[in-house]
Amino acid sequence: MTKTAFITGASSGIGRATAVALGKAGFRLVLAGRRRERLEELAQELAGVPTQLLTFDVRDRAAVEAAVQRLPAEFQDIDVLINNAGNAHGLAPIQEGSPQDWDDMLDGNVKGLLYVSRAVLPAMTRRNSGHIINIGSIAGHETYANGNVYCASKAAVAALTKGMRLDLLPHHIRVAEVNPGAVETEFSEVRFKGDTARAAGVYKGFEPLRAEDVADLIQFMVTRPAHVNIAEVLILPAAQAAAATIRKEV
Ligand code: NDP
Ligand code: 8X3
Repeated sequence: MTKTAFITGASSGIGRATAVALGKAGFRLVLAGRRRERLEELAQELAGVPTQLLTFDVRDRAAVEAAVQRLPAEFQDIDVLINNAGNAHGLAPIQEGSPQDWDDMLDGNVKGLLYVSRAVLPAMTRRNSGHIINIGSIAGHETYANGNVYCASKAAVAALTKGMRLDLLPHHIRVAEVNPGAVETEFSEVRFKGDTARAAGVYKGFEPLRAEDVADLIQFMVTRPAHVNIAEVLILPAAQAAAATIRKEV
């Protein structure tokens, strides 16, 4: 039977690559992001894959709830949720950090993940079945200089993943965390507010992961038999040993 996967942050990077991988693997897709035109372009690339596009900001709880409620009947039984939307905003010592950046990271990476999960979970608990992959980061397990609030937001994702796994156990819902190291996406462009030269510097001098590498892993995880939960994975470029062995800027 065709399964439905709901992917947040599908307009770019890891989320987009995961949509392509799961589309090829035969999933029906709900693709979410703020940039509608990016989602439409992706849907065209996925021609032949049944797809629903949802445009919302994960920080807007009412918009998240309304979008999920409006899903057509054939997309409502969500089997797989990939909580991927998120970003770093800024890289600064705590005493110089921007409170607006802090709000963006905590509201998006933590509360956004909660809002989407809360909206999607009834479709899983009702059926006593489901699989959730939260995209954390190596940064949630190792804090690096100037990463303070981003690292804290991803540490919250790690704690929430464990909490969700406990609470959803009686409903047979698998919950897992994927923790990438350096992946070359739009991540650093967003962190450095559109400064593409500064962003490109992060990936100079070594071979970073590609979004497709993380997508391969996610595809593997969500296609395991129902009794298997690959609960936590750290995926690094071979050139990275720990969070701080990659320069965060040049
Ligand atoms: P990208 O910047 O390429 O993609 C981020 C995605 O998240 C976009 O699709 C963006 O869509 C979406 N997004 C961001 N904020 C919001 C929001 N407020 N509401 C809705 N959607 C939002 O980065 P990555 O693919 O690298 O990042 C994906 C995830 O992977 C993030 O959680 C990131 O923290 C994590 N990660 C990334 C690593 C890396 O090195 N790249 C390493 C470890 C973890 P849109 O702008 O259209 O809304
Ligand atoms: C993204 C990886 O180490 O740049 O989460 O924070 S890192």
